[in-house]
Amino acid sequence: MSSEYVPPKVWKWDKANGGAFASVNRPVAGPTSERELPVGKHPFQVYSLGTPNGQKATIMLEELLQLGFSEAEYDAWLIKIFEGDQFTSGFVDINPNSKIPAMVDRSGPEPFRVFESGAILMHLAEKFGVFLPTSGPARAECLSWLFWQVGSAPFIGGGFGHFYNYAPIKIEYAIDRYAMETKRLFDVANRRLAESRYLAGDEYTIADLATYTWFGNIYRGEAYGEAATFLSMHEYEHVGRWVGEIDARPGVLRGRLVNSSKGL
Ligand code: GDS
Repeated sequence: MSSEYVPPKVWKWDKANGGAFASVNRPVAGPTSERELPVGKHPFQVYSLGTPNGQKATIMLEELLQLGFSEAEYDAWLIKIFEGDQFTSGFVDINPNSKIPAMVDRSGPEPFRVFESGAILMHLAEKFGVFLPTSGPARAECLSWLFWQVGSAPFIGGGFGHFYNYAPIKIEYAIDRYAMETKRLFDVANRRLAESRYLAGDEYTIADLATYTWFGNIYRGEAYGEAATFLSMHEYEHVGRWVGEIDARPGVLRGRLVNSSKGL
């Protein structure tokens, strides 16, 4: 294995070298243009795109509507991340990190923002009292798996997905490193789902919802080109059983279609 690249003393931003996301990535935060976000008439305003992280918000709201919570009505606004909508002033106001999904809760007297998909799921689960046990070991188990998912997604998306599918050059070391970690994460889930119907126990929770949008897309072969074959998805039998079960939930079916996009 060899590399001709010797890092300079101080890194400088080379705009021409951004690969598939050259138009999106910058080494600084903050807005690049002034534009307010649209606001609809429902209690929740969701600013998102149908990627794995974006789907978490719309699936959760559709699950709530499916349970009969009419107070969970929402407006879904498309944020085109390849066109830089996440860097408009209105979006940065609700998510200083410029990533979808972000949401504004307008159900009370004062609207407020919620960003980070895990925070959105927790906020809605607590507000409606579903999909998150309220105390004790069951709650701890659910939050453990939820944070496991949010913490591991960068290795799958930014690591494996990027270097296997999007990087302008195929780097064996990077692909090996992140394929290994992605397979390890699938094995973590597979072992857990061999002993438990859902990640946090017998009940479906926001931990399943969050993990499903990533693992389901990859398992079904809908993300990162030939990744399902490359990563031998057939080895994860229990993940497959769980993906199939969650695929069939009506709220999940609808939530996946909102602002749909290719799994990124
Ligand atoms: N932790 C956040 C959450 O859970 O809400 C992550 C949110 C997130 O990743 N949102 C993506 C986004 O808005 C769309 S989901 N990107 C706009 C941008 O980057 O400007 N995420 C890893 C993770 O979840 O931690 C990814 O890999 C996403 N990929 C999956 S699509 C990125 C890159 O170069 O990799 N800048 C673009 C691709 C990307 O965002």
